[in-house]
Amino acid sequence: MGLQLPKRARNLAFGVTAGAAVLLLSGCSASTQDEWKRIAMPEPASAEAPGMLHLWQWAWVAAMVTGVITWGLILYAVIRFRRRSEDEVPVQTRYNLPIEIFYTVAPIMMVIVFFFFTVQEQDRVLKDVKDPDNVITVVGQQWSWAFNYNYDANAKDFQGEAIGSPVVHEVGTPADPPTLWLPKDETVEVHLYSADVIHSFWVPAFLFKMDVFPGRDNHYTFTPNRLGTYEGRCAELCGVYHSRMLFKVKVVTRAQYDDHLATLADADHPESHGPAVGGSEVNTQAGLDQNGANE
Ligand SMILES: [Cu+2]
Repeated sequence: MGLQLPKRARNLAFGVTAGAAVLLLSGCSASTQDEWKRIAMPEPASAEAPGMLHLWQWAWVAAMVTGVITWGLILYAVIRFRRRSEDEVPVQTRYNLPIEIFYTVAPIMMVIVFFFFTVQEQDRVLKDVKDPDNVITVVGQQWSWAFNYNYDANAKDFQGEAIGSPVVHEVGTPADPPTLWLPKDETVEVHLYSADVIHSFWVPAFLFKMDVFPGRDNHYTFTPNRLGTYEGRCAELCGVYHSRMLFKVKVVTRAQYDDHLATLADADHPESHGPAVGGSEVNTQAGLDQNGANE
């Protein structure tokens, strides 16, 4: 005896499904449709981001193709081999060697293909660039960030080194998150440095994040190519106030960038002069005090 839904219930189920599909497809504005195409990724704001976006999109295509084949096979088996009468039990199959070989080999092949394209993209994104236009050390510490311009805190075995001038920095607090300024269309080498525990430097618009380890020089180079202000976050659970480790990234023109660095370097902003790399300066850095209040 098969599953017999009353006709009205079947019509209702079909109507709801069709209605939802129509609403889903027709209710989309152009920007929502773009978001669908990017499969919820933000609009890329760096020269490197589209490559990572494509990896993401094609991984989804592969996953969907696999899903459709799998769902199709399940449905086929459910319908084709269903129990048709009270006294007849469908053929019971315990082993099927060809199918078992197929579902062992197919996933292994898929993992190999995913792995190949991931490594290829990763090598491209992490490639060292000779003579980057800007060098910035980002210091993560509980519970905010410091941005050091023209400074590599990890150079010369963690002694630090000025790379260009002026060496200036800016810091923030969880209540007043800092902003990292970057010039458009110039390569930026970011060095990540932690003064305490593991954090992760994440700007969703660049479709990239990298962990920030104490005592290790993690770095990468990228080229922001769209003017605007973007959200940044810590993406590694680093303690109680992890969710408040926010920052902003402002991509500006070269002239605006020069102006901003000149302002940080002028006599009115002595607190911004030189590097701020945490460590012994941890307690003097803006953040939260031990009671969790903003300093
Ligand atoms: Cu953190």
